[in-house]
Amino acid sequence: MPPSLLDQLTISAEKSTRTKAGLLVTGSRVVVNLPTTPVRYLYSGWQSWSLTAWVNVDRPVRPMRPSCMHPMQADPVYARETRPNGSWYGAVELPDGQIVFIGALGLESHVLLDGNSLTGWYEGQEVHNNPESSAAIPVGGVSPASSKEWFIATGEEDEIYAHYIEILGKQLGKGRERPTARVWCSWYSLYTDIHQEQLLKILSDLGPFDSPQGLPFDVFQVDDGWQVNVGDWEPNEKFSSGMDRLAAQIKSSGRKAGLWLAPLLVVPSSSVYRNHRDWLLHDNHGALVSAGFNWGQQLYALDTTHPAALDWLSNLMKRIRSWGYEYAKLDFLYAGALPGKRTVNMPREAAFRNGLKVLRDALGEATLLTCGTPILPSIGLCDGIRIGPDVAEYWTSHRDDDLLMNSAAPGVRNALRATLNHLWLQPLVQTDPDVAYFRSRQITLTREEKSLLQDMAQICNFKASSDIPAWLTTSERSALRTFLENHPRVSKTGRTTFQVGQHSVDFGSSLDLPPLPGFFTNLQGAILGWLANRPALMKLFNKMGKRLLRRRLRKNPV
Ligand code: 9PG
Repeated sequence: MPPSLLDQLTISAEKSTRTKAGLLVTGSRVVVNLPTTPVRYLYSGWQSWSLTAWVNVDRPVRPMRPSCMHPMQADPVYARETRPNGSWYGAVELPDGQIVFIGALGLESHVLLDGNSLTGWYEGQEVHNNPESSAAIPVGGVSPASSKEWFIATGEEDEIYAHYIEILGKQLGKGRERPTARVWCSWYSLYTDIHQEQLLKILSDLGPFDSPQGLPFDVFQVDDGWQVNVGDWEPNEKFSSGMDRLAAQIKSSGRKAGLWLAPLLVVPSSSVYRNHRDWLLHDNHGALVSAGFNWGQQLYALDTTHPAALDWLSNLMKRIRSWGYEYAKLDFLYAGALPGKRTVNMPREAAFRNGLKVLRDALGEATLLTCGTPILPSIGLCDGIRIGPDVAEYWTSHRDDDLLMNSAAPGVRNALRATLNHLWLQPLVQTDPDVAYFRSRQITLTREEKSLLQDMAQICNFKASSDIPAWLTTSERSALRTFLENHPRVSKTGRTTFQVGQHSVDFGSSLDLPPLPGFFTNLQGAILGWLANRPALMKLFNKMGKRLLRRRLRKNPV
């Protein structure tokens, strides 16, 4: 009998144990030498929006543009690495179709392919508390023991994942068993242009939850746009009746009230930034760590080991609970896991988990959906994870594909690609593919593209939409209703193919990364990327975008 693929690997590690499923090896740095040159590599994105995909090894993935977005779209530590690499786990496909997989059992770990060798390592920070700090941090039980362990396996992808997820579940825990909610979310029609009257009109047009005409959304989720500022989580002047009043009105339609927050972020114009600079994440030189750029502003992160910041976070969650919100979409959570110097010296993903645990505990029985979140570090501490970038009313764009080479930007193709490659997480956590569209107004997606999104929602068993009832035709409304009510039987029939109820769907090659741009396109892209790194210009784009949105919504009243 020829030796199995696992036997053909030369592995350098401190310790190695054979199990039925593969190898358990120990080492802060583990090198796997492959018998042949691989053809494809599995990129594992750090957070919800990061690139997660199988990519041909001869198709280099260049650093995304603009670089000011690196902290919010990739793991900034590795954002400029051009060799195939990814967070916590990685895999290669050999010419004969066999897979070699290496996955960490702990956090702060990374995998990289260099020629024929696959290397996995743990980031080299020691776990010890700052003796000068008296902070009481709930370390026990929150983070997995950092024993520098890895799971190595070969063979068929889904079988490998099944074993890996079982081990991860033991290390990180599992989400609570609860039925997935069907969610109406305000973001993908109204964006930040929301106000109480317009949301109440939509709520009324959705109809009562359990009436024959009503659309059976279990949750009505208010997204970005209700707050005074990112960091000042009080209702702004567009919600003058108060968030508690709105929650009560949502409840009286038979639905749960849901609310979006980005609790770990602050912008310079917020009061937390002005009054509590010491709560923010700093680097070793005492400068603030950038958490990216959005809303025309620089973003900063809370230090989730700072006791006062943790108290503030806990009180914030209790406040939204007391307003009546039973579903929280906590967004931009990667901010808590950025590299930096913390009040309590601990590895960055462990620090993030401490923060998430505090948020989770304060939310009590409320459902917690994490978004823009480091994937593995969220497992066990939330009910659902957004597993891809944002969808949009379009499939993709020349700007994002060719000029910016940005695979984390909003767009249905980017979203489906990452979602497809994260489905293996399903045994441990609800997987959110983002919303599906049914409308034909204010959209350039084709029927087939919308149908791929709808099928993905059924596959994920996570159904959400942002369609405005007044924008839907009678038949679109009834298709949305059927989508919400039906639970088609789903089975995976191939690497990218599924049977969803009566029909089959192939996500296949339509989700491949676009070809690399040629010289002149790349040059244009470099200029655009440079411009996009100028805050003043980004501010201007943001203003123009808002104006355009308002005009569009005036022409398409809710
Ligand atoms: C609200 C939105 C919605 C959405 C979230 C998140 O890379 N980016 O620039 C980027 C910006 C925003 C974003 C995702 C990525 O969207 O995913 O559902 O809640 O925030 O602001």
